[in-house]
Amino acid sequence: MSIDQFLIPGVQDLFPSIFLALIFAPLPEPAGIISIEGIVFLIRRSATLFPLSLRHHSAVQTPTYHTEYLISCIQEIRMSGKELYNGIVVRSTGSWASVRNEEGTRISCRIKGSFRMQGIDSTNPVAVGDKVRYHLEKDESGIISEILPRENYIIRKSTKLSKRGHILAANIDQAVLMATLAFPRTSTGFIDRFLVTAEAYHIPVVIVFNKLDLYDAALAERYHFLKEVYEKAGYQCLGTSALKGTKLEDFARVLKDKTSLLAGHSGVGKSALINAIQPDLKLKTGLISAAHQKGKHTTTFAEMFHLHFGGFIIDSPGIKEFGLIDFDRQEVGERFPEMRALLPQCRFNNCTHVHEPDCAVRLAVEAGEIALFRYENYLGILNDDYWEETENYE
Ligand SMILES: Nc1nc2c(ncn2[C@@H]2O[C@H](COP(=O)(O)OP(=O)(O)O)[C@@H](O)[C@H]2O)c(=O)[nH]1
Ligand SMILES: [Mg+2]
Ligand SMILES: [Zn+2]
Repeated sequence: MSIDQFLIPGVQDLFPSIFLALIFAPLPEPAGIISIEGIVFLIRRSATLFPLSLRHHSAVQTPTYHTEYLISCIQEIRMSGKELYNGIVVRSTGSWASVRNEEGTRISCRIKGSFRMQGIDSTNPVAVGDKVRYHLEKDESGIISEILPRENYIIRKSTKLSKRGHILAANIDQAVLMATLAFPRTSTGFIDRFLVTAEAYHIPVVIVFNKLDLYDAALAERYHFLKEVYEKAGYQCLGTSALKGTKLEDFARVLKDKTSLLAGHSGVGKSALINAIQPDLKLKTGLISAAHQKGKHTTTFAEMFHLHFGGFIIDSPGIKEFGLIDFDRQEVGERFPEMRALLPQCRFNNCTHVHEPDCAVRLAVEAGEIALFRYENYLGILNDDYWEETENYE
């Protein structure tokens, strides 16, 4: 068997510098390995190229590419003969993305081909927060040729009926959940659901209670109570007022040098608080009309902003919840840190803390060590209404 037999016809004409590294003679399929521009491909007789390693991507994560597509990609990179730059996607709208380069300049980039490097079936190939490599065209626009592996990402169904997901954001260090006890009041049910999904994504959450200036004595007391409960469960809490400028330094400290996703109901003051710490961003504030909010598909895109003091913040009118994520009902208890901590003391190691005897969680609720509202929200999540409501979201 000669080497040529395994090469795809035409490839050598296109790339005379192809380096044939190895032949796996004993393997019927894949048949060989070649290296093009430092990218190692397996060659299959079925005339598909299989990238063995696209820098950090392992073969396991990488689906098979069609020869034609790969050749066009490689050709593009070769023919452009230009340097590859690193950047972060700060805005992504379909086939265009705004990429922030290392100097802090925004470059308009096209997205070529379909990136399915991590086997995610999503409607958007690149997401805000993606670390990418791109090269520049003559007109100074860029072409993204690579997405670096995501540390994490938040995905939700793109439409109600769709099987495909939409990636909201990638490479997030933390979520900042903005709530308020004034208008529009955030329920603990909403907070706890958010925390549960964030736990599932292993994304730390900081809870910010905004509009402190509007709290009367009763609300202030409620705030202190909630703060104590959530802090005991392990979540950092902060009370702010964008209007009065209360605790702005603490808020900035929370965000410093991190990539934070800003979440919370519309109108709680997300944009106002960001403006308060960095006025030049001039984010639009004010309540979105009820009619607009209920619109079927508001075309609102997440956008990432650089913070002068270090870090990035992702603001989006669309991010209320993380949306769907598949997890078992059995796992819900594990997503409540104060319940997770007590599970070893329950009689059964798969205790759902509902009806089982010798349940340490129920005892803790009775003793007031676990807040009753947290336990009630836990039960609510266990019940069907949570799952249905989540399905209906959007
Ligand atoms: N009284 C008071 N109003 C605030 C505060 N923060 C924001 N607002 C107002 O709440 C409304 C919604 O704020 P906005 O930042 O657009 O909320 P977003 O939808 O979460 O981004 C605006 O009218 C703001 O002026 C605050 O701390 N105190
Ligand atoms: Mg806003
Ligand atoms: Zn239990």
